[in-house]
Amino acid sequence: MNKFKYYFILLLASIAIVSCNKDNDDPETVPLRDYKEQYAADNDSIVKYLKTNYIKSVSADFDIVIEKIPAGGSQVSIMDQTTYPLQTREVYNHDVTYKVYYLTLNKGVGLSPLNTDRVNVAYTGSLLNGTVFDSSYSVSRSFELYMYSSQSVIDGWGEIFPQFKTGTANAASPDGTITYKDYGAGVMFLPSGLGYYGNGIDNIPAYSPLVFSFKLFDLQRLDHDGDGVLDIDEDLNRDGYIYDFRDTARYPTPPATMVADDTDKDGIPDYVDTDDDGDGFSTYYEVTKPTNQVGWVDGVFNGVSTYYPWDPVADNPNTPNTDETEPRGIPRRPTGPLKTEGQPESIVNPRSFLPADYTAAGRLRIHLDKSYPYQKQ
Ligand SMILES: [Ca+2]
Ligand SMILES: [Ca+2]
Ligand SMILES: [Ca+2]
Ligand SMILES: [Ca+2]
Repeated sequence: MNKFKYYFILLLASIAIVSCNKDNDDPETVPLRDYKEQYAADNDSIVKYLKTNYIKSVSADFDIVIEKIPAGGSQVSIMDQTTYPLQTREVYNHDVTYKVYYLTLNKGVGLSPLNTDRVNVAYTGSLLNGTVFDSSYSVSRSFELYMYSSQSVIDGWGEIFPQFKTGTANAASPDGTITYKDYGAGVMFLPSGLGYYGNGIDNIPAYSPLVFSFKLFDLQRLDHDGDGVLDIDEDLNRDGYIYDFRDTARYPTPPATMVADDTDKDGIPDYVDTDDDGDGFSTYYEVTKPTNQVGWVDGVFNGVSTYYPWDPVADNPNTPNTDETEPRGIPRRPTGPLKTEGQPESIVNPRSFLPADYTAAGRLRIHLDKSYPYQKQ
């Protein structure tokens, strides 16, 4: 069986950091601190921050200013204020269940990213002492939330951004700049274990909790195993998150509430499994529309794509030269007549597909149907 390569394992090897020995110039390897102990310390620092800082202002564009409550000041702390709900999300990582605090300034009106999608965001990152270490200055920048990408971001981003929604694009200005409105905006307060942890980089000291204010403008759906099914459609339980439990450094004993969306239960989640149902036929092959099912067939338009979408999709009005209409979805196993009636169904005597096989509500898609060997013809 042709399984996806364990290419990311190499990325997991780094479990120690290097620092300078004070007595000589030889680098010395220092073991990382215990994640649970560090989280307890970080959480104390974050709670203290939330109790001793207040929201000075939030602009119409959701630019937020947070400042320390001055001595004797009557400002209401971030923890106690009620204008913007302070929320929490439980995040399991490195055998720690983190309680991540975040503020919702605006939920957004568009789509929520999956935790492996690409997002266009503006952000400002600061330390708990208020020092700003990085900012996109409200200009949209693109990042991959997928944690095993070379361009990936810290784990905390992948956990919090799916709680928000994108905005809508305004008409492009004459210079081609796209601006957005009604986008999701918030602030996340991340313990160092969901940030850079022991890796101090640039102006971020090792083991720093991080505060990010952010705006989620837009997203791009990705297909990490290239099987023609977007990651978002490989999120079987539709909770907005997919995980790879082969990464036992991050997920040594995942709680039952954390789900690997893994149809054939072979340990490789669907989004990186090129054969989701483990039947020996690649998902790519199983969701490729046969050439005689593309375009107009017997007076019925079957769509222009060579791949089936998860659900029928409508034409995108922003691309007038392309018709994305895709009225048929990924089929279930075929229920039409056998090639040769009276003979048993087999790889040489398959059933044909009926239109309902592509459209019936609740149908089990063939690439997720372990009982169906796709009939190679
Ligand atoms: Ca895929
Ligand atoms: Ca999921
Ligand atoms: Ca699998
Ligand atoms: Ca398969």
